[in-house]
Amino acid sequence: MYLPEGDHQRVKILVAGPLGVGKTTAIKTLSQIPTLHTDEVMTDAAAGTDDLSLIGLRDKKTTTVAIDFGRLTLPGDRVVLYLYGTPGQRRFLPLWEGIAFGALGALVLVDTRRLDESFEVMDLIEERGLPYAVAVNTFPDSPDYDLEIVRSKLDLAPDTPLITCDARELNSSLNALIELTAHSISSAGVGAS
Ligand SMILES: Nc1nc2c(ncn2[C@@H]2O[C@H](COP(=O)(O)OP(=O)(O)OP(=O)(O)O)[C@@H](O)[C@H]2O)c(=O)[nH]1
Ligand SMILES: [Mg+2]
Repeated sequence: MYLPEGDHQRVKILVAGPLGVGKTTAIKTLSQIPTLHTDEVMTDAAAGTDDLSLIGLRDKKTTTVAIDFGRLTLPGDRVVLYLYGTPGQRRFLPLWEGIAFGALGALVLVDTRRLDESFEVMDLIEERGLPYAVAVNTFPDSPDYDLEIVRSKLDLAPDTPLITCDARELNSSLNALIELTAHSISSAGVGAS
């Protein structure tokens, strides 16, 4: 599917976060083109590395081994967002570096059952000076913390947007993206290349 004629401002956005937090789901929900995914079936070889039982994902059969990619044209047809899902596992970090190049900002998905797993990716984003917003993806058995508690547990800066979302729902995911875009624009120049 091609872009309509005309001048477009192309913006690269990362969708980041730990294993199984909903990155692929969010990009599928948001993209207006068929998404590119590189999910592979998880084998028993991953059992000691990607522990799904800990995160209530015993039924999860695949994981993203490189990137997810989707595209979204904002109303007005002038700004096109390119969404790059970045793998959550530590062993993919060198790949993550390449994907992050030139990004305007990052949407970090977190799960309140395992907030501690979010620090690694937030550190990488902060090291590059990329603006980011944090979206708590709501799973049925995740603790329903007040957002101020999540902010404090994640040690977020006061101006870092923090929202809840359901990655399966368009309006909810769009809302998270809009928070990030507004924050990235207000931090313009910081980390953008
Ligand atoms: N309840 C609920 N389930 C979700 C949500 N987002 C994703 N899921 C489910 O959680 C599981 C993992 O989602 P993925 O989108 O594959 O997560 P991921 O972050 O891409 O996973 P990796 O690529 O393996 O790191 C899937 O079974 C989704 O259907 C959500 O917002 N709410
Ligand atoms: Mg994925």
